[in-house]
Amino acid sequence: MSQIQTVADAVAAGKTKLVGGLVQEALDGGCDAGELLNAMIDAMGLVGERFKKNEIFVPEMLIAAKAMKKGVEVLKPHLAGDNTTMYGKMIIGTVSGDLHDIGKNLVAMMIESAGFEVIDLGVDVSVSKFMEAIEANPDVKIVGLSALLTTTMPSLKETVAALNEAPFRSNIKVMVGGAPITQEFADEIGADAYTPDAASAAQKAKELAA
Ligand code: B1M
Repeated sequence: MSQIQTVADAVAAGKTKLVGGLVQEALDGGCDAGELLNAMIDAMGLVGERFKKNEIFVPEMLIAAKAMKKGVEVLKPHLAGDNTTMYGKMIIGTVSGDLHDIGKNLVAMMIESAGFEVIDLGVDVSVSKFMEAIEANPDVKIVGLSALLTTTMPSLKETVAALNEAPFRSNIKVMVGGAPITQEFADEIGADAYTPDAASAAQKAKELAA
């Protein structure tokens, strides 16, 4: 079995204690960091499929998520860029009611690597918390919102609506993403940009801040 497949299997099986070491071994063995990340993302997709089929339950999903985080910690220095902050500040968070943060964390990591200072508000972020953070950082250029559940798409809509009415709206760009989000939905709710993954989010952020 390839080292990449071993890492993916360990993530899917929630082997939190092993994943970091396996990722390091794979890197030492010459595996590409981007390929390892994609394999881990696919493994989480598999975990989601198993959950949907009732083959596994929330605790197993949670353990797989922890395993993925361990792997990403080891990968991070290999994916990160030069860490300059030439593009300015970005605020990011997962919207109210939603606890998923792996995708949001990857987006934050890639955007930071692309040259932004990223203020990560975490998960289950209320509209007022986004507002307070933007008011405390008037030089922020981009606000990124992540949503992973169809049931939190209304939270995303509500957050974008509040931002669209705020006095600072013309100074910021609003980016949205997450598995159930589409370009059509982003347009409908009045976001400035939608991207399907972390790499394209980083590219779009640079374009928006330029
Ligand atoms: Co949940 N969960 N979960 N879960 N979970 C999903 C999302 C689900 C699709 C699984 C399934 O049924 N197949 C399903 C949602 C169904 C739906 O809404 N249609 C689901 C469900 C139902 C639930 C609960 C309701 C389960 C329950 O309690 N009965 C519950 C809800 C809790 C809550 O949030 N209130 C729940 C809980 C959890 C855990 C806490 C156990 C855990 C999350 C732990 C954590 O994040 N710290 C979890 C997990 C791990 C998943 C799956 C398996 C994996 C998510 C993930 O990390 N993917 C997921 C199944 C799946 O995704 N296929 C599932 C990997 C990650 C890299 O991808 O997050 O999509 P993703 O991010 C991508 C892009 O979407 C994009 O870029 C990222 C990187 O390329 N992106 C952006 C994300 N944000 C972006 C922002 C941007 C741009 C791009 O701009 C700002």
